Amino acid sequence: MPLRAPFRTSFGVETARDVLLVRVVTPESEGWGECVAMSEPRYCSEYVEGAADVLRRFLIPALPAVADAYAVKRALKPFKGHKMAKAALETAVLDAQLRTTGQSFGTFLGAGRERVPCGVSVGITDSIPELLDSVGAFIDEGYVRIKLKIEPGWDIAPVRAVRERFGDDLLLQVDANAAYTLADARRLARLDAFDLLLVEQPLADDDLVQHAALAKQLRTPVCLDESIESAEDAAAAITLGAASVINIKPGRVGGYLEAKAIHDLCVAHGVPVWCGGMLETGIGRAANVALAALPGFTLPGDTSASRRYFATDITEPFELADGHLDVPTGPGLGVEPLDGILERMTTAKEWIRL
Ligand code: OSB
Ligand code: MG
Repeated sequence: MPLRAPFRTSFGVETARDVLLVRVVTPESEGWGECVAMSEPRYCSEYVEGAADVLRRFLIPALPAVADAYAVKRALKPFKGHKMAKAALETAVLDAQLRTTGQSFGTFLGAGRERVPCGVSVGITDSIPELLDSVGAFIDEGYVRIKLKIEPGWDIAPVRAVRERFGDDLLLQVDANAAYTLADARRLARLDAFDLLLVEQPLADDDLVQHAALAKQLRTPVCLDESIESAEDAAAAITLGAASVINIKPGRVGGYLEAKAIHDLCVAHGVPVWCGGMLETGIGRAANVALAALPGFTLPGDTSASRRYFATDITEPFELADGHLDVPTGPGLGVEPLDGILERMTTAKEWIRL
């Protein structure tokens, strides 16, 4: 699916989203799950074709006989890694299961709100004026929080420019996607002057100890994204002092059951969480918005409206109202792919019978 505008991060430029959707058909109903793996292994080790391979070769053949998300999670556990592939399959089964019982994702997960406040993640641009235009347009659309992608050489100046132009009241945070090392601590400490909500994943994915050391040198709270692939990782990060905020992305942690467990753990430890994004279509977005309505999600998420990403989404588009998205209320995800559009966007499909 073509993106409306290229999305540049410290790890690459995205101009289109290669989306793997999983559709589970049971005797009672069917369900959908979106795999958030990207086309190349630059954000993490997973990539779309790899996810498709592990799904067909190992994960789908291991499915239990009953459409039960907890049973699916247990059945997939012996296979290491591949959290994004597992999340897509578990979510599709959970959607089918909830459509059968008539319960929504929001109700199942324990959502406490009917709508969630939304932030937007703003990619690296060629110039500061271009960035200011882009941020200004998002603020005009109603986004309640801005996240700037940063990398060495695109950090202090863009943050200062956005603060100067849009003022001290703007909720502002940055995301480095692991582009720095602990040797950059003094440079990162210069961000303290701009009263940011947090700095997301400044150091490498496996640098929990270094993140703890960095956190001691910053006033800006450190938030982890890539480093957290499970509730165990979240517990370790909290114990070490490597993160005082956690970005929960269901795809990255293996699904909504694990995402909920991380939320509960963080609530118990007084650690704020927010819902990350992976440029999802309406399918993945529906479940993320439901998750973001849980009580521990006290910071606005990267749950932007469909039009921020795509000219045409594959579901009815999610639209921002007063800076918020509504949590779907129908059974399961509460949304489904629109037949004509899905057909038009589909490049390949494969049916696997159990
Ligand atoms: O690090 O949060 C990230 C998009 C793709 C991969 C990683 C990230 C992102 C974003 C955009 O920041 C989130 C979104 O709007 O979906
Ligand atoms: Mg991130």
